[in-house]
Amino acid sequence: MMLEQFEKDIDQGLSDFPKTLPSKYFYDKKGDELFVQIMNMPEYYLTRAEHEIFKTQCQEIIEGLELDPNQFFELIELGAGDGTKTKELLEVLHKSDYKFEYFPIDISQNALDQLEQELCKELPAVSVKKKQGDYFAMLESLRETNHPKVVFFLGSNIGNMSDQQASEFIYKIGANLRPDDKLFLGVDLIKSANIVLPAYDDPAGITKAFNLNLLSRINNELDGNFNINTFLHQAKYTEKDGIAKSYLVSTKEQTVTLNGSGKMYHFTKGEKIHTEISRKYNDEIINTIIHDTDFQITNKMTDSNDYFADYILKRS
Ligand code: AVJ
Repeated sequence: MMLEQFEKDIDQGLSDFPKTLPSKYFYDKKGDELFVQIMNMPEYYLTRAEHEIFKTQCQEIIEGLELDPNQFFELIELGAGDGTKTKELLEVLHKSDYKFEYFPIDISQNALDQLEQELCKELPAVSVKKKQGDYFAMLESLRETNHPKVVFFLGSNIGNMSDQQASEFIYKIGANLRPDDKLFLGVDLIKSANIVLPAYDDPAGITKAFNLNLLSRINNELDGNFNINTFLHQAKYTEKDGIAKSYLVSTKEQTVTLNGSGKMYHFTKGEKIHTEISRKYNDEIINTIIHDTDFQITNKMTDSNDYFADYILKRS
């Protein structure tokens, strides 16, 4: 982790009005642990829904990706995390004797090390080459070889971006791939607030702890004095917008100092820090996002509840 970039991004966000903090900084060691707990919560349907697609539709995935058992390819995963879903596919590919290498990319070195260890035990024959980094920065490395590629971007991780950012990101992926390469994109679908909101505001308070951990991380890494007991977690979602938003709300007027940088930030009572967007999608939104990229939708797979979709996008 480059401290300078972190310090700069935090300063920029807290100097903004309204205040913001980048959601990519949730994932330190504690944040990784909390996110694993989130994925196991009954309210967080996203991971289970996508896992169901991987458990029940591997053959459709392989066909949709037009994989050939005799043609070596690279399976690149952006934001691999604990890789639970991908492992289902890796196992089928391995058993069916496909020739491939797996390149998990994640911002969390900790998550990557754990994933590598588990794969070494569970699927020792699969070649794994991990890369740590912000996935925006990792895209260029796609160009290093000319093997056919499938890029996996699962879990609705793209939902943390604005549509404009998502569009640019997918464009960049395409710019670093070649014709017929594929992007496998997992997204949460727009659905009613009574299903979405509890996923981002659970009664056990795990999401609250995940959100507040961002302030603890700032305290730890920038020697800050955020009193996390004076901030509340808040989640908002309306089906019309299709965007869940998370905030931290200051319960009192206060000034926070980051001794690492010497900077101070003032909060009024009730002032919010916007920490995350979790966008939900439908076909129309996906088509708008990819409109100016080199990708077309060739397949779509959904879970039995129609909560979640995996799209296969083909590079022209
Ligand atoms: C990992 C970005 C998909 O937005 O649903 C979970 C992160 N934030 N609970 C999401 C998250 C709060 C998650 N993504």
